Amino acid sequence: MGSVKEEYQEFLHQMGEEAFLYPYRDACRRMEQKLEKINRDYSEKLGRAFISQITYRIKTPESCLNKIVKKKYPVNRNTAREYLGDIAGMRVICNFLDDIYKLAEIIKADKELKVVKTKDYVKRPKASGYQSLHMIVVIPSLAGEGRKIEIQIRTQAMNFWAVVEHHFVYKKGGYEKNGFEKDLKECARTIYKIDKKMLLIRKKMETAKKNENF
Ligand code: 0O2
Repeated sequence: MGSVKEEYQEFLHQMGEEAFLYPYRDACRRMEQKLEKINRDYSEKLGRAFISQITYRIKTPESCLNKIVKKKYPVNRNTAREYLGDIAGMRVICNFLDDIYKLAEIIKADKELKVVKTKDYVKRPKASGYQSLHMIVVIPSLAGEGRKIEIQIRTQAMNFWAVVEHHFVYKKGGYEKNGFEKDLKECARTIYKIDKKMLLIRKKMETAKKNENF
């Protein structure tokens, strides 16, 4: 039997193979096209930008290994495929809080997609303060495995917090988080208040415009 180091090396090698990664990239491209179309349709319907940014990434083999070891799963490609929902990860940034849920409903209602899991860290933020709506989605029409995509949907303000916090502390190699948790949480709470206020302003403006047109 090989050593743990060899097992990890083999895993890293397999996870980087194009044949393994291709279906994930393909699924992301398809999903991106779908989201772009949703954005065009809804931006026109609403008369304002619905989605402000769509990005995707394929998780690095090292990051997959860290997660699989941390979760104590057997280190192999099949468990990665089965248990890691975010090998393919998309991030969709909206301007307003209600657009997060509007988009989630559109995705749920889409007959070409199957939502297998939803985690609402907007209603229930993580202990760190992290806010985002996560949906694990598959595209059943795509052949082969590796069709699972984690879609993170959040506002620009939530994204600002997540990107900065990720850079600061979330991953190893960042600064020491100790002592700053409270401050970061407070910032997350302030961001939620700002998101709510911006939504309220938009709604008031929409009402004012409607009344003008009468
Ligand atoms: P990276 O570098 O983004 O790939 P599970 O428990 O298995 O259902 P999972 O995937 O372990 O789900 O956890 P979860 O809570 O859904 O988080 C997945 C991703 O959300 C993370 O991926 C981060 O991108 C983001 N995230 C979660 N918590 C935080 C946080 O406290 N701060 C920030 N900035 N981002 C967070 P990875 O793989 O951990 O990282």
